[in-house]
Amino acid sequence: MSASEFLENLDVITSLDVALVRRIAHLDMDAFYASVELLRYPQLKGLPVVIGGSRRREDSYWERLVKLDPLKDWKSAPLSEYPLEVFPRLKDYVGRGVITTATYAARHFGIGSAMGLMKAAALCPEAILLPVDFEEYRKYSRLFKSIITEIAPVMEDRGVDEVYIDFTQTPGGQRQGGLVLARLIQKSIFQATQLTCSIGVAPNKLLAKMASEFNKPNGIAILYEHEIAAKIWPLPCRKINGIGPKTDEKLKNLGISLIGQLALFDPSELIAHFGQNYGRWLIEAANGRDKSGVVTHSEPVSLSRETTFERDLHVTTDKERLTPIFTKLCEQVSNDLQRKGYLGRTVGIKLKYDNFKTVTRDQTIEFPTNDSKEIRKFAGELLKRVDLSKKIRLLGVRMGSLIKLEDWSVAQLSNTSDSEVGLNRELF
Ligand code: TTP
Ligand code: MG
Ligand code: MG
Repeated sequence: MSASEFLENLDVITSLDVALVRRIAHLDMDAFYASVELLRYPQLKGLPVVIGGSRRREDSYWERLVKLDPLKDWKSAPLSEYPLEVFPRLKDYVGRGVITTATYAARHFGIGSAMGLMKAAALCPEAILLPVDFEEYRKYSRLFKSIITEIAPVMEDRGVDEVYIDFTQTPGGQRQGGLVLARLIQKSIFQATQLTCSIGVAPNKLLAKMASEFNKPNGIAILYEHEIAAKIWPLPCRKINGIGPKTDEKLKNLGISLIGQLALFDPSELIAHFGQNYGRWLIEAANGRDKSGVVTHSEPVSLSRETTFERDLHVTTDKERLTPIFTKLCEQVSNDLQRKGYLGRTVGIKLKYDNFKTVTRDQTIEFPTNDSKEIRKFAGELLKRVDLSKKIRLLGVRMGSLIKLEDWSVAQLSNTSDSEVGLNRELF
């Protein structure tokens, strides 16, 4: 920009600088899977409920319903009329399933995500256990996100129940640090779905993510830069998105357990322990600095499916059970790829042995594919490269190095002579 252009634009530049402070929101739905289930079973509101175990089967309740009242036409009765007695209790669960999430009433008993169902049963035997229904959660996931983008279009999808939203230039986004817009979004989501969420608004994504937990559930927290020392530094390092259990352990060995301790630690010593990149990132993060932008469009890096068996299986003695499971995983990955419009170029497998040790193998193939038979063939080859003498508890199939189907078609078309174009059109 020339000096004259600069002077001409000075008004705009200074007013932008003064008025537009970077404000980023992180929004996360409250007890998401459980809250969606409570929409169909409102009679369970306020009770300890956990979601996990098997997939949803509507007929699983009928037998008990009929026993309870044989004259009632249960098949046409609304789900909200199902009496509490028909719902399975945690104490009756036998198996190795884990909890995806629990209602806040269940969390009071110390129950939470990723805990084994039988372990949770010991903490709250009377808690109600509902099966997972991913289709339904995805439906509500799409719905709440569409409500957000109608109000604030710069949104980054971060998974089934959370998003980042750039408030900076969105109307209302600067008022009271973002409180006004956060309230509007929270209210609009509730009106449309009856679901509650929690929102944190802060100078960047890293801080917003932490702030969204401050007043959970159904809360809003507004965080300003000058509050970092008072509100962020007293928190444990694990609260930083990007510090996992291993790093936390290493930090503890250095005598660092709180974010403030990390922020004030000797940077050169941190870099010596964690390397240039991660060491510097730790210092930046602890000081609440994060320049990463809100990415409105993202592509998946990989798609995978995995399953944990009811009991550990052995490749030779349980071949008849394992083979169809393996084939089905390949078909599911293939379906996922086709539904989302991708081809994958890296085929991978994952095995977890009965001693919980996990191994993965992958290979890059010449032509990207989403065909279940091809995936099965390459995944089968990979199986030969792992130790199959031990029993396994989990099997997974993954496709990586994804490319959009249309990008591949275009690349193919531009690489081929005219005579071959017809063939490619037919293929894609
Ligand atoms: P979270 O947002 O982590 O948890 P939540 O929405 O259930 O509860 P909170 O109010 O604390 O945000 O995860 C969103 C959903 O993802 C959750 O409802 C179920 C699923 N999930 C799992 O399946 N396994 C897990 O280990 C976790 C953490 C979540
Ligand atoms: Mg959540
Ligand atoms: Mg979440």
